[in-house]
Amino acid sequence: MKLFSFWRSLATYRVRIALNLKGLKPEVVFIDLIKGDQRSSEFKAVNPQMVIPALVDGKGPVLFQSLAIVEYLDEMHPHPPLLPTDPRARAFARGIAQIVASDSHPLVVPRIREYLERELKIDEPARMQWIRHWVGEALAAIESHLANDGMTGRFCCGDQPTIADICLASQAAGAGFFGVDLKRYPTVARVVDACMQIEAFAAAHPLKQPGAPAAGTH
Ligand SMILES: N[C@@H](CCC(=O)N[C@@H](CS)C(=O)NCC(=O)O)C(=O)O
Repeated sequence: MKLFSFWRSLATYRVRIALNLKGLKPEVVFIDLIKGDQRSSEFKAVNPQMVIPALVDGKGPVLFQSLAIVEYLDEMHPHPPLLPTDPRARAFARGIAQIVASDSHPLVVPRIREYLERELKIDEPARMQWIRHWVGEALAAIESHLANDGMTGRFCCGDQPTIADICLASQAAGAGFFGVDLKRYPTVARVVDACMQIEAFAAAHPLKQPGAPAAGTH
């Protein structure tokens, strides 16, 4: 198994957590998003979308999109499960995951930030306002679901970590990078704390990866 990864990538963080929970240790190929390695012809041949993560398992073809990869890993390596068994709980866990991976994170990825800067000439303070707004909107929605829907235990959905926690951990890491305080989202903060007590989550954190700086940055 070969994972294309970069320390800062929040989407790759999701896959790293799943791999750790499953006890899988792929070979890691670093794609430096700051240098623009994702746009090299070599990597474009791996993932035509020019984004990470990408995972090659055996002969391929390449696996792409973090949620699809996490569910693939869960289906290939069912223990511990990353989705609850009850259909409503599965929908809840997937819903939380999608608030992060489908709605919030896409608004703050490097190519979007670069477009805001280079094409639309939006300055750094306005770009940060954009990012913090959309990161905060997702956190507020997730906080409401976790606090009010009756699904949440120690983790987002019950007492075992699921794909929802994997995505929430990545959202929390992004909040840290962009200076969004989790204190305004107390249930989120509590669940993220519980996640970080699990080695699979803590060891996968962006700031624990080779090449990461000592303190958070974007
Ligand atoms: N929806 C994708 C997002 C992939 C993505 O945008 N990855 C970022 C890093 S977290 C990336 O490689 N960005 C490169 C760029 O924007 O140029 C997923 O969840 O896998």
